[in-house]
Amino acid sequence: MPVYHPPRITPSHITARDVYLSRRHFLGGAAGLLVGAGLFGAPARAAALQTIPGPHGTDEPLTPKDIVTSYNNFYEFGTGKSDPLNRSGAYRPEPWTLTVDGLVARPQTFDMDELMRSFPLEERIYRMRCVEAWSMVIPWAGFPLRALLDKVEPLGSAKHVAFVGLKRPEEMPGQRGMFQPMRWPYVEGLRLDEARHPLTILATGVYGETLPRQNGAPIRLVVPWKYGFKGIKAITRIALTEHQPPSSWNMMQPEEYGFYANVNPAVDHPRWSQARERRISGGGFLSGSEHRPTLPFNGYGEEVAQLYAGMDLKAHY
Ligand SMILES: Nc1nc2c(c(=O)[nH]1)N[C@H]1C(S)=C(S)[C@@H](COP(=O)(O)O)O[C@H]1N2
Ligand SMILES: [Mo]
Repeated sequence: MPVYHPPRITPSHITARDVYLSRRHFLGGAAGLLVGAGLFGAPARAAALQTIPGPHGTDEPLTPKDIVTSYNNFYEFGTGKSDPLNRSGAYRPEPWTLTVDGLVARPQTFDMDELMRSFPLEERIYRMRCVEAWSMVIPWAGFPLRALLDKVEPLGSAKHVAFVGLKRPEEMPGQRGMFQPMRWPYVEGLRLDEARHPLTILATGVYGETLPRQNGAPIRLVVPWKYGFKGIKAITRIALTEHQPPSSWNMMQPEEYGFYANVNPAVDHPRWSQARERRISGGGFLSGSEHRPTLPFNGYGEEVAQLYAGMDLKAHY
């Protein structure tokens, strides 16, 4: 069973300059690997990331890395849990740019390496609850979405944030063929105050390495108090908007998946109960799964419940 040792580096041990320099070093190595990948057809390897410990961690047992990276939802590669790992070999998540625009004073298109250099990466160990009633504990590496939004200076008229995934059928087999589960690209959205909440991150890594394709390389959203489908993978564009943006699962089945998608044991999915969940963990001799009660806001109520003060969460599911 893989044992993960969280980095022991404290903020005082590592400066932004160290992060910058080590990352430049790794980028040089990654470029070399890419050339190798082009020549030999081998996938680019995961690169180690340096992170500083972030807030809001949990000491619950981590879900083992091999499960986090092999049991996935990423319909661009197919609807099966192993499709994202097994059918993503043609996907090239680099080079990559992320455009941040809409109702902002300074719209910008960032190169992925520029983005990685701009913010110190934090390790955030979060619970992840899928709407299908399974859950994991995952050590992400990333930075607060708020830090990126600050760079582009949202206008006073901006009330929401829209996220757009990638449409590249030649690399994404789930986007080809007759049966299409959803319209592409995958899209998601948050209210601006949810997007600016300190728990909301853009993740560029997991388990101390750059994100594998199946987990949303090179950059994905993580909003730990909401169902997993809000955490859009392979983000190409973030746009500040006035009105509530569309959400892929909501468009597909509006009576089953709402815009808010806050984890809530009191609001059942029309086809199953949300009162309990199956935690896929690494706690025992063999990693297993354990049934446990679902927590309101996935256990982050103290941090986020005030965002929804006065709202009927049964109506705004
Ligand atoms: N672009 C995109 N993002 C996506 C999905 C998807 O199909 N496409 N699936 C979502 C769902 S339903 C879940 S539960 C999480 C799963 O993240 P993980 O595979 O990294 O655990 O990704 C979410 N983000
Ligand atoms: Mo999900």
